[in-house]
Amino acid sequence: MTTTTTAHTNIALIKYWGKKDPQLHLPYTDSLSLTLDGYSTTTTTQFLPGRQDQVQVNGHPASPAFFQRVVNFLDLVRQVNHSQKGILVQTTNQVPTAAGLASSASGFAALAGSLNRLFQMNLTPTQLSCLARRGSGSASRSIFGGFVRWQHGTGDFDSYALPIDEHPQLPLTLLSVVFNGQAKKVSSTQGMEQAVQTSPFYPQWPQIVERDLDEMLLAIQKQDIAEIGQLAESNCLAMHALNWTARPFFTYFTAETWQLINLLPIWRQRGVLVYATVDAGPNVKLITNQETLPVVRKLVQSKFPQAQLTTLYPGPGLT
Ligand code: 2P0
Repeated sequence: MTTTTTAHTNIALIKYWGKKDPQLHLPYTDSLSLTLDGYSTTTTTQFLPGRQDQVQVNGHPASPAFFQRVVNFLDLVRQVNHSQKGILVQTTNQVPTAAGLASSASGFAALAGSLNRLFQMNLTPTQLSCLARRGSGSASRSIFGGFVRWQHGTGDFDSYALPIDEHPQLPLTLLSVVFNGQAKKVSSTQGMEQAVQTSPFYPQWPQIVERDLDEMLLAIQKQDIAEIGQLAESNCLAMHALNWTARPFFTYFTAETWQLINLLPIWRQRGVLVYATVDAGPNVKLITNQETLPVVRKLVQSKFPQAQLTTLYPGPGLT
């Protein structure tokens, strides 16, 4: 039997940054994301005759590090199902450019979905979200489409994502600006740990998230894109400030990231609806609406002619 599942990546508007339990991927705070229509992962799984696993990414054998991460996840699922069978995992990342933006969010959501079918586990979406979380924290949110909230919970069984609005009707539009698709130097896991342990501002982070989350839920309800953008940008900068204030400090921003961020207040003063959010890398996702997108595209192109631009819209959950 072969089973195939597709999941889409998501962008956090209220960020997940810090693990209370690194092994179970239990976060200190809730987070809120938008599932996107681009950057999807399609994963097929099937049982192999022996006990050995095989992992292929875009038709090639996985790197040793990624292979191990997938095998750890397979072990977890085998344990639950009292199985020792080897599994073939074939995963394909649909990325619009060669920028290497493969995401662990869509990757582990798709793998969880495919294994759910292979082992005929009949997990509910909530249980699937818990399982995907064990592969990668942000994967818990990619089970659902549209706006999604990951509630931090108290343990393995209540730390899962829930849909807020699976089919958003607002004309929210994102422009992905890729300066540099190279792998980041500090992994998310490492970065979170350093921020949690050493930033003097980390104790304030849960309060910031709580406030931003309440306001974001209201903004989504009102379909107020300017308010959504403003909150996402401010929450993103607060997350990155944890990294700048870690000891030793680190940052995912490059000169180009800063350059673009610094232009935003100037463009907004001219009446352009545009806000930014940045994850654990140098690239920026601009938040705007359908009507303003051509203006934003032109502005970015004029300043960063080398950057790869991709338009993204709200996307679906697991299929
Ligand atoms: C997020 N990020 O909320 C945050 C914001 C990056 C910046 O979740 O260690 O791959 O697998 O739980 O989910 C990226 O980290 O981390 C991430 P793990 P993950 O989207």
